[in-house]
Amino acid sequence: ASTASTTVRNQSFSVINSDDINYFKKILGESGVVQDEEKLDDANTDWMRKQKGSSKLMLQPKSTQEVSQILDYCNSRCLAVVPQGGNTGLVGGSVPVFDEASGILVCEAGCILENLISYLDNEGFIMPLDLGAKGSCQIGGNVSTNAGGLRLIRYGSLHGSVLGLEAVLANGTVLDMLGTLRKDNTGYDLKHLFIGSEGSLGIVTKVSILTPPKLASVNLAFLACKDYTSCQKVLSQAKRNLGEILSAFEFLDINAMDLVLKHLDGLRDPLPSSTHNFYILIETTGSMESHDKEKLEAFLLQVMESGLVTDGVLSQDINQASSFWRIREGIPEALMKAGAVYKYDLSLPPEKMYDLVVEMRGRLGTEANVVAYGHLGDGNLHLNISAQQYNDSILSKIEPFVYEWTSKQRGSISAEHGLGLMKANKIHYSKSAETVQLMASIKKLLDPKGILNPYKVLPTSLLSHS
Ligand code: FAD
Ligand code: S2G
Ligand code: ZN
Repeated sequence: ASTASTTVRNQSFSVINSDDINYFKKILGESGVVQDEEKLDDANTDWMRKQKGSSKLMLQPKSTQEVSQILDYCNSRCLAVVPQGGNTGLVGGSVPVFDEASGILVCEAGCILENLISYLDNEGFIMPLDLGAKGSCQIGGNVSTNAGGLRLIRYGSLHGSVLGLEAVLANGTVLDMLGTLRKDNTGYDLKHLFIGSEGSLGIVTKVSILTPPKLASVNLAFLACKDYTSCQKVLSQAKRNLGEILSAFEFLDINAMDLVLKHLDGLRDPLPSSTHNFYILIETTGSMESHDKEKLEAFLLQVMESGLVTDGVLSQDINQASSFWRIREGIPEALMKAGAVYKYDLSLPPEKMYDLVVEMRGRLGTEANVVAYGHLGDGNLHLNISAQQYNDSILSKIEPFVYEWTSKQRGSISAEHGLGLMKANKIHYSKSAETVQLMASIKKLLDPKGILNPYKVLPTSLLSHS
């Protein structure tokens, strides 16, 4: 069901003509101007293949200067622009510069996350974020969606780890905020406007980011619990007893596990038994193997003896660890293989989180398979409702109920994926009218003609443009 088809085209936007194409070819050369149907089809289709755009032109600038010239021209011609990174939003690269001494990476927005991870690995450092889409997502997209991912519990949000960025405004102005300082209190910290603005305020062209040192000892435990409350109690114990070495805390329910085992090859349940309904992945990262192992083993003994955990296994080597991660990171792929999926990326009070899953199962019955997993350590639930095909009867049982329920708990209807097109008109479930109004004023100040990523993030009703 393409949400884009229900969006009314803003008639104030111009339509691309041959003069535009010639101008872009002059700046980017033939290779930087893509009109090939197949390549455009990929760029026009989102990862979930739910949204289909109809852009007739893809431009591939290689420098900030080229981005600036394109935006300046598009702004004057009132041509709408959608910035794209790896196109893994649920809502390529260049050579990064690395300051070895202070562990700060400065790189171009087009760098693919996985390339940065391996580049830093060779230098003895790590990226402060990791997510299942690392193979295709780009750091510019990660910053623009304020991506959370698997390590936020340890390294915090990109609002903390991004030290600076370079962005190009709608009129082509290049904003050099590419600081590499840990502390700089000179005026408003405007880089934060661009972190999470999903391309609606400017195009991020460079990023400078804190890259923690790679530590010697990483351990991973795959645990099973009989109920959700036990998962929650294990989390509070992990925060207390593993403390500073805790680096990831993910959960998945039995429906998620069954889906992965059914749709992904070569995986098996590390803890086959009928008594579990929940699984937890706990990762620790520290500087001393013996110390960490001792800490983790003591913790595992404690949670097993108390009955909070019914079974568990500590990964013995890198292969076993990656097979554990493959189960967790493979859930989105398994959901896509299972058919239609309605995705809800919610922040909720941990004690309430699974009540919503149970409510949804009650509302949907056998019509759909309600799957729950996510970054439990961050209070972030990925509620995914899987069905043979999209149909309005299912959707009507989910929306607006799921948003109203989340809003009542003062949760967020988008914990990490952003609002995009799908949730642009849902922002009021998580933000006050005055706050959204101020966002619209900032959007109008920075992009008066509304050419940057139109119809996304904010309700179009608030964005009538001059
Ligand atoms: P795109 O999808 O290309 O773009 C995303 C948004 O950012 C769009 O609005 C686009 O206009 C804008 N944008 C892209 N590049 C720029 C730029 N340079 N300047 C300005 N705007 C730009 N997300 C999480 O937060 N946590 C997860 O754990 C996670 N896991 C995922 C697992 C899978 C298998 C998949 C498919 C996705 C996952 N995602 C996750 C969602 C997605 O990967 C993230 O939102 C990611 O940050 C998007 O990066 P991208 O480069 O693909 O951006
Ligand atoms: C994750 C991926 C997208 C989804 O796996 O952590 O962010 O909801 C998600 O399947
Ligand atoms: Zn996630």
